[in-house]
Amino acid sequence: MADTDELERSRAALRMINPSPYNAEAPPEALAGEITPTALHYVRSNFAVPEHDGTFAIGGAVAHPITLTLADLRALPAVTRAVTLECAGNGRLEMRPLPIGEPWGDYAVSTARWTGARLADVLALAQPAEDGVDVRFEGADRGPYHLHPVLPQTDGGDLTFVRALPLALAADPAAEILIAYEMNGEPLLPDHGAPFRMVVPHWFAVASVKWLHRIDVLTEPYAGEFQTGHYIYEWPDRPHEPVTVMRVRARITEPAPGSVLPAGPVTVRGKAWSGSGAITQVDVSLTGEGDWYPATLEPPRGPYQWQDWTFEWVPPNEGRHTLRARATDAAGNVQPDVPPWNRLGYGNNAIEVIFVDID
Ligand SMILES: Nc1nc2c(c(=O)[nH]1)N[C@H]1C(S)=C(S)[C@@H](COP(=O)(O)O)O[C@H]1N2
Ligand SMILES: [Mo]
Repeated sequence: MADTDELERSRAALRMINPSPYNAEAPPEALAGEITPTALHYVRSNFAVPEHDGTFAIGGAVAHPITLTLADLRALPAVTRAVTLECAGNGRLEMRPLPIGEPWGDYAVSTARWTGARLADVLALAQPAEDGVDVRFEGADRGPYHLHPVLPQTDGGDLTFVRALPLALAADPAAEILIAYEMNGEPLLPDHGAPFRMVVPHWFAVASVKWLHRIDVLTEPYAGEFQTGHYIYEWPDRPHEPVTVMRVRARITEPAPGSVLPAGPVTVRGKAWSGSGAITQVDVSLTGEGDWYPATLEPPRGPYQWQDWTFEWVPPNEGRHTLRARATDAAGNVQPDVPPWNRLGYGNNAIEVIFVDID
């Protein structure tokens, strides 16, 4: 178990939303820069930080089952990528009616620079079988799983955190899925999956299994609580779908919501991200009507991280003004006006509204 003082220090700058398991949002400053300092990166865990024996095994449908250590991972070619991770429950608090689940505001999103071995290189050591379908990734964390914080648990069972990816994706070197052992140039902290974790670019962060302890190649699709029970969009009016890639989303970071500003031009700044394609356009609206004006996109800094944009705004008069930013990605996805409601409250990418007062 991680040292309690170390855990407390690493959590001091965050906004705790649940002490146990520890879940916390990033503070708004976390979105200002390109990279979120480790101390400001949000934390989401379904169970307490587990003990980890420093190894992970690869088995199932493979020609060469093996067990690897941190030293073995470090011996493989190292890849460093800045990756935006967003919790699928980010923005749940804005959905109506309020869905069950952790009450995330809008700050379960952060960007860190992760270093690790490519999952594809690691899998190649074990030689997955030709008829492999899914790859199952198991964390070292487990425990009683309470869906509801007040009602007594109904099944009483212990669960382990397990997620799967299609083998074709997991084994694709171009996907650049990492088994990361460094975050922003330092060894991983306990809350972020020490000693090593997956980092799956473009996917909602549930795919990025922390405290990785076992990998199994399966010849059947994987079904488990965190794959087919939770992390499913339970739409009211159409078939359920699994939560996969992050949905296109923009955020105004400057001015801060509720700011009081002197009269005169304002540079509006923000971020935008999507798991289904590069950000191709951000538009800003100033009235709440359909008056969208194009923002200026900064050059992209990398394929997996949020995109900076700016908009020069001249407020026409004193008083309260509403600002909205709306992102579009290369696949043509654009943010909706209304949160796409689903029973478990995932994937809220509705256009955010802020107001500022001009004095
Ligand atoms: N082993 C394990 N991995 C996990 C989780 C977990 O509960 N256990 N939570 C997932 C979820 S839902 C999210 S949003 C991310 C959060 O990563 P972070 O805490 O480093 O921000 O970890 C993912 N990986
Ligand atoms: Mo999450």
